[in-house]
Amino acid sequence: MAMPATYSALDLAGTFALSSPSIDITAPIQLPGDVHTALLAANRIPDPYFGENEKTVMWVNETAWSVERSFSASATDIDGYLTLTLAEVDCIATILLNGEVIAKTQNSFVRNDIDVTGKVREGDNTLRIEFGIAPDVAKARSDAHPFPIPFTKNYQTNGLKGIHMNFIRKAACHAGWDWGICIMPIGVYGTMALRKSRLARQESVQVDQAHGSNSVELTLKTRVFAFAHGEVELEHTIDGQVIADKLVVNKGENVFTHNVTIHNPKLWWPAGQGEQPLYELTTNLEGETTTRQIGLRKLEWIVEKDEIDHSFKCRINGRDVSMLGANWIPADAIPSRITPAVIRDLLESAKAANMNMLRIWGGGQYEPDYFYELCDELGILLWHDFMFACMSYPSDRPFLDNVRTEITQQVRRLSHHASIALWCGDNEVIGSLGWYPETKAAPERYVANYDRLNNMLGNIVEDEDPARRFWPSSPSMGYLDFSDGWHADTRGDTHYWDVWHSAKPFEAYRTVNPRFASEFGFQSFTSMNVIETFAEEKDRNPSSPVMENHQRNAGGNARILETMTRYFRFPRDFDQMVFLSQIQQGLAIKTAIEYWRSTKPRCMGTLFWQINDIWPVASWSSLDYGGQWKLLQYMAKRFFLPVNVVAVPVHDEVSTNSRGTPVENAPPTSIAFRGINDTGRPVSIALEIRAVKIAGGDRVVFSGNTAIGPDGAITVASIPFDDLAADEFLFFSWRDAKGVLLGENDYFPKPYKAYELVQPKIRAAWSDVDGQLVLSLTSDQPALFVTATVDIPGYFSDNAVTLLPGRQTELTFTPRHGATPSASELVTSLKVRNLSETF
Ligand code: BMA
Repeated sequence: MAMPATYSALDLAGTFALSSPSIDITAPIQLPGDVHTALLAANRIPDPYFGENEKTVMWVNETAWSVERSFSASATDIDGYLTLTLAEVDCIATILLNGEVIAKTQNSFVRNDIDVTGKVREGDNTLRIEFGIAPDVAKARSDAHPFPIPFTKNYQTNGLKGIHMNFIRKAACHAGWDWGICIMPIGVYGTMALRKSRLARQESVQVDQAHGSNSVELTLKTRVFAFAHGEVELEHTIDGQVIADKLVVNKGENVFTHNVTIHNPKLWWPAGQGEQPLYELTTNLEGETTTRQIGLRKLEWIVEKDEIDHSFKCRINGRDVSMLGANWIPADAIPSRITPAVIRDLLESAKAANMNMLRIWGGGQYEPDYFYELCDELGILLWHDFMFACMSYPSDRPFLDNVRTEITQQVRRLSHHASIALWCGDNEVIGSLGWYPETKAAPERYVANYDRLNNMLGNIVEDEDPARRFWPSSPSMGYLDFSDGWHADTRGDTHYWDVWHSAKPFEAYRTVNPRFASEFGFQSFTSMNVIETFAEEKDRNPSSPVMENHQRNAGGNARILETMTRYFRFPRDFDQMVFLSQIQQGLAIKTAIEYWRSTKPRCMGTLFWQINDIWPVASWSSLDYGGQWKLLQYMAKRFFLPVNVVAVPVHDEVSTNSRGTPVENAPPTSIAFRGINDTGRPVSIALEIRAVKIAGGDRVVFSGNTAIGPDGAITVASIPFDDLAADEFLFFSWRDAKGVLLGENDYFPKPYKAYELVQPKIRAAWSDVDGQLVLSLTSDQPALFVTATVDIPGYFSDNAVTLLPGRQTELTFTPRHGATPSASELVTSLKVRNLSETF
């Protein structure tokens, strides 16, 4: 008997009227959307991202706002049980329907399903949302709290007063961060709908996987909210199999499980390890149809005793796979600008740079469904923090109850995604116990306070998603271990910040050997064509108020410039300074990741801070605001190569200290070449190493074939340090058994400033190879960090490359945003630059 299709949903998205009880402003506002976007569209505020406008628009988040619209409902729309669903209300608000208060919200991470049965009339109705002033509510709650709970201050540059973000459930970075503007957006995001059900509505569908030798058993757990006792019909369809069932429901929440077996399953693998086949699961509850894409994979997060201490790694379909990637922050400080196209572009850039994991950082937000669907499709695994970061949080019952609803909903919404690898309690909250005078003065209190919340988070994961590991915090040494293990490198995950935050030399990265490096970073200026969007010519100076407003890490610009003096000749102008800052950033992260990958299987993960920017700013990102590739993104594509060869300086016992780490500035005794194979198959490579004179001329110092086992790392060659002349550097390349070039790399024994760089003549020619736009580069002299740019959105297959005389390098250009550049546009806008021109 056909399923009765009695469900319907009236979309309430559209144009609302924006107003405020305290100021005389009215404007149309598109919802889902946010107030800043509406005021911008109405020319009531300037672009917050331009110059120092942030301060001049701060009044917006210190104002109460209301949005209202009328909507018409037909008799059919309302003849049943009615639910008003508002997926995300940001943040403190009162919801009114036809003048009646129907709900109060106070958590932007909680979906609101409000029973409005009998409250919607046939014909015209009015939906009104009145937003409170979140910063004031947060302060009032903090003032009322029995003991002080300080909030993070890592962004308090430029006179921002700071907001008690630990007392309201909203993306903490909305108040600003050491890379983020303070916008504190107000709005409604995601679904806005009036849903009509005959008797019940869907709440969630979770999918557990039990992998057999040649089949996967799926357990489908469906939660249904019923408005009254009765019987409903439910149908799941997957892999051509239909499970139809008549369910007796009771008023309230009902849980049903059904099992289905997939034979000869096509397994899902992370990017770079295989395909990402997805099975569509359709769930139909009397016309309310939801779909989910299911990737079949056996995922385990292994934390077990080993010869070092405790491992910390991801095992997929039985293979221990190195996690290569970066940390993710919200894609824009103005929520309306976060769209599926923007997210797809950023995630495709992650995949194109050989990344297979992103960490959703705890100071941001749970992302919209399409974000996770894209990660499933692209094979990007996710380390998923819960939204707590860098400060303590209350643990009184109202707060915990509010958070319990949030986390339970989010885990039920997201747990079916193949891409989610791990749930993590928070970002650096354990570490932050040692940052604040209040927490340092009473550690027992704040540890107890922390454990109340953290323990609850772990229990929710255990109850709602037992197949997935819960990791207490990042970084963490392990369960109920509240010690400050930031640099502990024998177990758990590590945040290593000494190079940036403590100005240690890049070589310091080789003094720690993490099991899993989940955070480390180095800043650069954002690209010149992005700076031009927020700084006028006169302000393009690293210490201008505008450039300092677009640097939120105290002393950040000085750190970038000071570091340049350690490795490079000082740049001759602002444009070259920007270019050099990105070379330097790439070099820092290259040093870290090449070494840590070479210690495989000790280190099984390297996630640098950060992949994206939330606005145009100097930061640790590898992608500019807007998604343009910075040089770090290009260099990441190289140092994340699945089959890689890296140079590691080796210090023998005379030049190392008791911890076996090199004595500061002691020259290495040799250079080891480590071959890294992150594939599941043995590979054989032909490696050639040349010693190249900086002013031209080179000699082969090693050439040989080697086999590297699956998922392994070995030393494939070693060169005595003294073999190198003062004006020489090493350039090496490796090919597969068929002679196909797999990669090129180089190693400079001395800082670049020590070499007498020559001015190379670089020739560039475009050609169309089978519809592919290819740029061929040659040089008459060794040329370093050769970088091609065009004024068309897109990225090259490589960049910031080393060119040697007699070797042609070809870069394929991939347009972004569907751009279709003409040959003349490519030729006229092409710029090719290199290190020697920076000074
Ligand atoms: C870590 C991150 C972020 C911060 C970054 C750079 O603390 O967790 O909070 O932006 O360092 O300072």
